[in-house]
Amino acid sequence: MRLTRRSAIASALALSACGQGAKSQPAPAPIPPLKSLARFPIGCCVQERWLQEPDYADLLAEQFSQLTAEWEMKMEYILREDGGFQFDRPDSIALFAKARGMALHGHTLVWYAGEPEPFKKLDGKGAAFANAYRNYILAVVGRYKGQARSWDVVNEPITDDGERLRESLWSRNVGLDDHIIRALEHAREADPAAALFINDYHLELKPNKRATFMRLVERLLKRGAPLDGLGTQTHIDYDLPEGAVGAALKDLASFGLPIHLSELDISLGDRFVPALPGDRVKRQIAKYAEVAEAFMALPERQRFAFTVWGLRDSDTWLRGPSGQRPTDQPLLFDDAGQAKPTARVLADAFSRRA
Ligand code: 9MR
Repeated sequence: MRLTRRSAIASALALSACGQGAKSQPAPAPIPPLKSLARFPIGCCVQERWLQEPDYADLLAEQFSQLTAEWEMKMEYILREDGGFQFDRPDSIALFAKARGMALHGHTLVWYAGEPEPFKKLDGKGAAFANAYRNYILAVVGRYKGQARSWDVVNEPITDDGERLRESLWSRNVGLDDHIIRALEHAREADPAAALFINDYHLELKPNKRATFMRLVERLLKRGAPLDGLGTQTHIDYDLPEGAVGAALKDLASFGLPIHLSELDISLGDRFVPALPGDRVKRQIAKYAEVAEAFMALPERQRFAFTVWGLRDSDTWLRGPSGQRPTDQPLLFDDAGQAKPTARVLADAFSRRA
């Protein structure tokens, strides 16, 4: 079946209309596994403890073909206060991926938001800092060499206002552009086969942030840095203006590099009241259809992967302390693991021939 974008959105609206408040209706038919519909990996972020739940693990492996660790492959977990490494949970995520035939995307090596003690102690110590920086990247990328197909080498390099590069422990000690270039080089040294990404958010919401991100990409490429792809997280709201995601993907794709839609969720916004959804859920479903269509509009060779940031609504970071939206339902499966219309519209979009 070939759906136009408009008909995909219309079918999304129809689905949501019959889904709401229709408790006596039979349960909707299960969706086909998303991973079986797309020629690119369909990813999901995971926390190690959830992999112990058989229902979670089975749904995850049935639907998805790639994993990103939600936080346990970051320095905040791997690097202990005494400078030692802790690989138990990242290893078990990697083992799960291998056992279930799923790809692994590494996330993330360098992030302004994490400033671990062992590096703080080296602040201002020139070569000692630079050596520790290299050693960390070599150790982590080296450990998953041959398994991780890709890494977010530097996460969120651009400031919130979109105007400049973030200053951080890393940029202070290794240089503003240079800490990114060094990190890419070290990752390349550790695993020449892994595709290396920089990754950021609000590239669709804030065109000025996208422009700053793209100027960074230009500088990195001009200096010969081993940058292989661009990650656009896509944490968006149901009322993001139409066309914003498509415009971002088109601009980012202009470098010819693969694009990872790397952390998709579509929030129902502040103070969402599930009993009184208004038109938010319908618009969210239509937005999922729009995002999937925009990704499918990329040249096939640039569709690196399409990753959602959580499996069930109950798993979302948006309900937690940093999201502060305790009633949000931003994902593809409900709290009980049932596919929602948001999953169905992705299945429709991915089934289309490109
Ligand atoms: O969803 C993640 C949350 O569980 C972690 O506590 C947090 C800190 O590690 O990171 C969240 O994931 C972020 C991702 O790594 C980078 N982009 C924004 C994501 C949501 O905050």
